[in-house]
Amino acid sequence: MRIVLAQPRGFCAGVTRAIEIVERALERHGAPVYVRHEIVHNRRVVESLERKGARFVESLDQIPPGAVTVFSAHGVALSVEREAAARGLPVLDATCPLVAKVHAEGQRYAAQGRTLILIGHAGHPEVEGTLGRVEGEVHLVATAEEVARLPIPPSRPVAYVTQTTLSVDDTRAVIEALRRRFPDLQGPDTRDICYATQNRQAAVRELARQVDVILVVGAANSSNSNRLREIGAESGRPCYLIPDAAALRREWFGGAGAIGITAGASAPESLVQEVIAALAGWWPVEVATLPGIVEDVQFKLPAALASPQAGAAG
Ligand code: 0O3
Ligand code: SF4
Repeated sequence: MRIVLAQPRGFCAGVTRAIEIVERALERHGAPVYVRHEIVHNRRVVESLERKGARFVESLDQIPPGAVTVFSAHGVALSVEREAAARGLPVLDATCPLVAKVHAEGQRYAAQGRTLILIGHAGHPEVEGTLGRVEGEVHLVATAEEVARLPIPPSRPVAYVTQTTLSVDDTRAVIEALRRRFPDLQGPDTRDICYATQNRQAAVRELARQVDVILVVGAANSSNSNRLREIGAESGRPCYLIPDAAALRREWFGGAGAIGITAGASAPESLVQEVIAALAGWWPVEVATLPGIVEDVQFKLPAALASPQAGAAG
């Protein structure tokens, strides 16, 4: 069996930074360190940090007074930031800088007096964070059909921002629908969809041209991983999102000569290697990696963790 790996796949710079923030916080302050929400949407990552002393909570009232608190890579609403300050929690913010950039764009458009539209999926923590960062009117849409139902007069100055992990193609269709409905529309084109999302989507499309079945390693609650599965499936190959090797089913591969593997931005490479090892238990395998973009993006740590002496911000 040929196994073909997508390039790039797996961890992005925002995920690497977020995990490092929790690890450094544990080294510097000792266990426990509290993390609001899964630091990234992956059980393997969460469990490995739990073993080092991280405690994951969904709400700040689960954190004892004064305990070091990390906000996840997906970002938080201003109300969460204010609640942490009111409770006196020393916060380290692991919000990806590219998510923070979307927050800043949204605030800038709102300050210009534009009605803001966020393109994204309801209920996702990044979307809740972005909605809760803009003081003023914000409308959430996920599809072009929803644009038609927006209760905004077409003459209104409008701007949009997007979730960072959307499908580039689907988002383009929503933006076109916005442009048709609102002549005075501003927005960052599709650039809010981050480099890592765009690169992984291009890579899974390339992978689909070369294999019979596609596996996307990633969690069911990971937006970017779900988009990779959809794009793989749209390319006409059976495509499965699997959290780990235990989810593999031999019947998926009847008649296949080549299996493609990619991984969401929050999925560690160890999970990919375990999937390869499990497949190698069924057939002799030959593994190749597609040529593709080699990413060299790195984000700085928060100042409180980058310098040798400083502690957590208050
Ligand atoms: O936003 P998504 O569900 O894809 O989040 P993940 O799976 O944790 O991946 C990291 C991406 C992120 C923090 C938001 O851009
Ligand atoms: Fe940041 Fe993009 Fe990674 Fe999200 S997927 S954490 S926006 S680099």
